[in-house]
Amino acid sequence: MMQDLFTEAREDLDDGAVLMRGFAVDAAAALLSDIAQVSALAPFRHLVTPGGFRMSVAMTNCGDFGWVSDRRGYRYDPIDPESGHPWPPMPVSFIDLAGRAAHAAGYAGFHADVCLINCYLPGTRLTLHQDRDEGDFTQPIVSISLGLPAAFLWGGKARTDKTRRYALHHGDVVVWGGLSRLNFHGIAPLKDGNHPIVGARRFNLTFRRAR
Ligand code: MD6
Ligand code: FE
Repeated sequence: MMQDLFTEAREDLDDGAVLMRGFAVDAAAALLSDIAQVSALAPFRHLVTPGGFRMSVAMTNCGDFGWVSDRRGYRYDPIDPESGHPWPPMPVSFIDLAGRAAHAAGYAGFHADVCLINCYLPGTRLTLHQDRDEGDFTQPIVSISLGLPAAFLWGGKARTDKTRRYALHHGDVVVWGGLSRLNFHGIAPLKDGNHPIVGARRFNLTFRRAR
């Protein structure tokens, strides 16, 4: 039944990339409570790019590694540089949803070892980029949106390729891999608003296989 529902609500962005509207709605309450638990141990922070710019999106991580950026570059690190301790373990609600979403999108056997958690406030954006710090590009990325809607910019293989915009709402999931794994993408500045459950912000969870 759920499977039928999601053949209805799925939209192919490109070969290997699929948007599954509402896939995470039922799990949202558990995911939000686990975001609170993770961020109590590893608080959201604004990383600095290698070029010295403070990122407008606030980030934290859980799992075996975390994605970090500083003046030395981008990397996956088993230790949270703020605390000096390992990142919090990945909550069961996260592992479950990531595995089901990848499977539904056609990527069976996905085992994420990182979940990067992004927090956007109104005005926050994420410029066009590729996710290319992972060790194995045969593994997809699973992305979950919670809270305020955002305009997702979906580009091509080159930074200058034309982008399309997709509105991502609370509970929407995007999975990409295969021929789309290195496509450029980003988030336009978040519009002001108030989400009935999440308030004036948006969370994005991206699950990755770093090693
Ligand atoms: C976001 N997401 O949706 C930013 N990257 O807030 C990403 O940059 C992203 O959603 C790789 C795969 C999925 C994503
Ligand atoms: Fe990304």
